[in-house]
This record gives sequence, C-alpha cells and structure tokens, in this order.
Amino acid sequence: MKIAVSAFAGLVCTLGLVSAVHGQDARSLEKRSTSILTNPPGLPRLPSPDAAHAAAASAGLNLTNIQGDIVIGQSKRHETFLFFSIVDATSFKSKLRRKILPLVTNAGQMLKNETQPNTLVNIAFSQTGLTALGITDNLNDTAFHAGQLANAQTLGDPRTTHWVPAFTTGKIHGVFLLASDTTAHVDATLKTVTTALGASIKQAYSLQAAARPGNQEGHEHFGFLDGISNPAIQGFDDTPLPGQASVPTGEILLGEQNDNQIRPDWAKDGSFLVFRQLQQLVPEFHKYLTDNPIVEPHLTRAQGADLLGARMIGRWPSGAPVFLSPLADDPKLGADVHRNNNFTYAAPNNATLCPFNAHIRKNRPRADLGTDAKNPHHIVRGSIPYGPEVTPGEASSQTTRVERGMAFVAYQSNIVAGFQFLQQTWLNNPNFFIKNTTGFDPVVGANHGAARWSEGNLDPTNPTRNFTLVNDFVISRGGEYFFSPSLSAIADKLSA
Ligand code: N7H
Repeated sequence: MKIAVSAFAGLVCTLGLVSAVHGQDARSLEKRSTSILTNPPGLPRLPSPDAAHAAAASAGLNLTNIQGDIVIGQSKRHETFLFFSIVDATSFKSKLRRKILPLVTNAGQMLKNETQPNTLVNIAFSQTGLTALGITDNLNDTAFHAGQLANAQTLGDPRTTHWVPAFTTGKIHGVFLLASDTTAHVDATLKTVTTALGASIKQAYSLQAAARPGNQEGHEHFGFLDGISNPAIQGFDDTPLPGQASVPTGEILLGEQNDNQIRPDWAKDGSFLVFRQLQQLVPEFHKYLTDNPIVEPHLTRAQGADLLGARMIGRWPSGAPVFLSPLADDPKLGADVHRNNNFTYAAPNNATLCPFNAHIRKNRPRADLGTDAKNPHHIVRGSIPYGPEVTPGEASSQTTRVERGMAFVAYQSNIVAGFQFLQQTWLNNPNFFIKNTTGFDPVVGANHGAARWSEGNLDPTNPTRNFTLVNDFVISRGGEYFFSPSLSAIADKLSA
C-alpha cells in the first residue's frame, strides 16, 4: 500500500507515534509524562510547541517531515548507534517502508513529552548505502560522496591507525540512532528494529552511549558542560538566546533557504550527519594541566591547572565562558542561559580574556569574523558521551585503561563547509586566520598524530610562553558520513 506522504506525516504528527502499529509494543500507547531528554541547567531548551509551529509556519517548514535528532541537540540520556550493511536491498526497502518508517521519530514529536515516543528512532544512510539501494542521484557534497575513510588524511587523523575496524571497510551502509531515558527502552527498540529487518541487514558495529551520571549530566568526559552554544535553526527556533547563533534553515537542512547547492528534490529537509567516535584520554589531559599550570601569585597550583584547561576550551567546567569570567569558574554564570553565551570576543579583541586557539573560539570566531551572519560554517551538534567514568586506578596512575569519549554527531547541509571545514581549516590549522601562528586547537585539533603546539596566548601571564602538546588528548577512532533523509524521502524514494 502506498501511503500519501502528507497524509502519513499528518498521521505521525497527530498520534505523536505510529510505533504501536508495528513494534514499539503496547507501551507506546501510553502517553509519556516525562521527557526522554535531559535538562541540565545552562543548555538551551527546545522551543515550546506553539513557538516552533509558528516559526515553521512562517518559514514553510514541515516539522513532521524532518527527523527529530537533527533539532534536539546534546540532551540525550541513553543512545545506541547501530551501524549496518544492507544484505538484501529489495527486502530491506520493503521492510523500511512497512516496519521502520512508522517508527521514525520526527522533529514535531520531540516538542512535547506527551508526543515523544518511548525511544527516538532515526535512520541515516552513507553514500555506499544509497548506492546499495540503487540511488544514483548526486547529493552534491564531495565529502559525503567520498566517505569519511577517504577523508582521514584531510581531517588530520594519523591514517586509520586507531580506527574501529568496521569504519575502515567502507561497507557501513547506514546507522540507526536509538535514544531514550532508559536503556531498557533503547534495548527493546533495538530488538524491534533488528527483528523487523531480519536478514535484510547485517550489523557492522554498535556503540552504546549515555549522559554522565549525577552532577556531570550534560558534561563531556573532560568535565565541561557541552552543547551550550548549539545554534537556533531558523524555522524551528526563531527566538535565539542572547549570543546564540541563529542559522538559516538551509545551513542545516538541504533544499531550504540559504542552501545554494543543486540537490535532487527528494533530498529536501534531509541533513548530512557526521559521526565520529572520538576517544578522550581524560587522566592524561588532567595530568597535562597539573604539570603545566598557569602561574599567578594569587592562584594555587590547582587553580592554575584549572585555568589552563578552561583557556584551552574557552569555557570553565560549569560552562561559564573565560571571556566573561577570566580567572575562575562562575557556576551561576554557567547555568544562566541568558548570560553564558552572550559574548563576542569584540572588546578587547585580543587573547587576554580568551586565547585565539581556544576550542570554542576556533569553532565559532564570532566577532573576529565581523558578524556571526558572515559565518557559513555552523553545525548542530547532537553528540553524547560514551564509556565509563574514570576509575580510581586510572586517576591514580594518570593513565587511560578503559575507552571513553564522545560519540560526536554533527548536522549540516554541507559537510565540506561544515564539519570538514571546522576540523581542517580552523581546528587543525596553527595559522588561524585571526592571527597567524597561534597554534592548534589544543584539545580537538589534530596533526596526524605528531606533536601540536600553541604559541603564546594560552598563558595570559606570559604571552610568549609556548606549549608543545606531544600527545593527543582526543584520538579519532574513525566514523562515517551519512545522510539523514526526510520521512517523505524514506517513503517515496528510499523504500520505493
Ligand atoms: Fe566541541 N570539549 O569539552 O573540549 N566543545 N568538542 N567540537 N564544539 C564545545 O559551547 C569537545 C568537537 C564545536 O559556538 C564545548 O556548546 C570535545 C569537534 C562547536 O561558541 C566543549 C570534543 C567539533 C562548539 C567542547 C569536541 C566541535 C563546540 C563548549 C571531542 C567540530 C560551539 C560547550 C572529544 C569539528 C562553539 C558549548 C561556539 C563547543 C568539547 C569535538 C565543534 C566543552 C571534548 C570535532 C562548533
């Protein structure tokens, strides 16, 4: 039976879930009263349903046709990434339409607890996956077409030395993103999905991820609150917080305003999903800080170490920006969404308050570029930590023994101008455009595994002090580039 797309999308919207029909079992019929998302202080909230629908109406955007993960940011509690290869394309397509499409969660559903499913289900395809499905249309993104494996050198990885083997095969055709508030929900949905697809797919790899426990919820493994400065997407959130970037819809969604590439019609309202498994060497990072503190008469050694870490990121663990709180953390500022992103690096436009090569300044130079509107390199991050907390043994030996890190997810309409540009041209480039020879992003910048450096500007007390970072604190375990299609594209193109 062919379902008319608009009618289908409307049905999804009205019911908030169609999953009860096929698989997420009877519990899906229960209305949720709690959100599947976390809500740590300091991170931007989703817009209210009324505000989002009004914004979408004025932009002509259909929120029920856009996959939900694209707009919700970094607030997932538990998430499993299931990477798969398509074994039988005919069987896969038929099951995709009949059994998977009804489970796929759209952006509209995520706006209210009552319409959220038990588990968010999203699906995305690599270039080899689209090819396996017989799709020959050109989505017009060279990085996506080549795949991430071909991009390892460009991204500064030390070849594929540390890559998860599955990412080196070029045979990952797609990924399911399954997110919920409990692992029980995620696991039940994983079973539903794999049972539904049966032998039409083969699991290539999977990664379980979860928000960190207790007061570290919302913080990545080095300890810093993450996701504060995700941009507001026009047509979804038209009331950005002070300092929050407001990005044209087409910078994230294909075929929308400001997406100037030629795309096939069916690609409209899809988004490119960059996945990277980024291992974090947490004890080693903290050892580096302790061994190389910033020395100031009124700071203890520990405070000097914390200051160096904060200047490397551009924010303190609470999320307070060093530009507004240059010498010590300010948890009240970090938790205040009206203040924690409200700065531009404009006055003073130097490295006194925030180093030029701090992670957040390299990723979004704000007024260094003129105005934010002149920056076409925004991404929406949907990352989540993976792996356990640092054990006492690792802390005392200052050595990583168990893998942990960030399941990095970024959405954009153009990988070349989005993630690839940020990693290659800003984070990995010691000659950052604002000022030459400032150095690498000390945390995420990469130099093919060789030493990285930071010249001057990290230490405010000694502008000529240079830092040599012999070892990486973040190690690429590889990943893949995917396309997260609209629900109508799944119905009409990918399963037809
Ligand atoms: Fe980054 N971190 O703790 O070091 N990031 N990041 N990121 N990141 C940000 O402002 C981190 C990575 C961006 O708009 C914060 O939301 C870690 C990659 C962008 O002002 C923290 C890893 C790329 C921003 C971290 C990692 C980016 C940003 C501050 C890997 C792109 C917003 C919280 C393990 C290529 C900048 C916040 C802005 C912020 C961390 C990776 C991009 C704490 C640990 C690979 C665009």
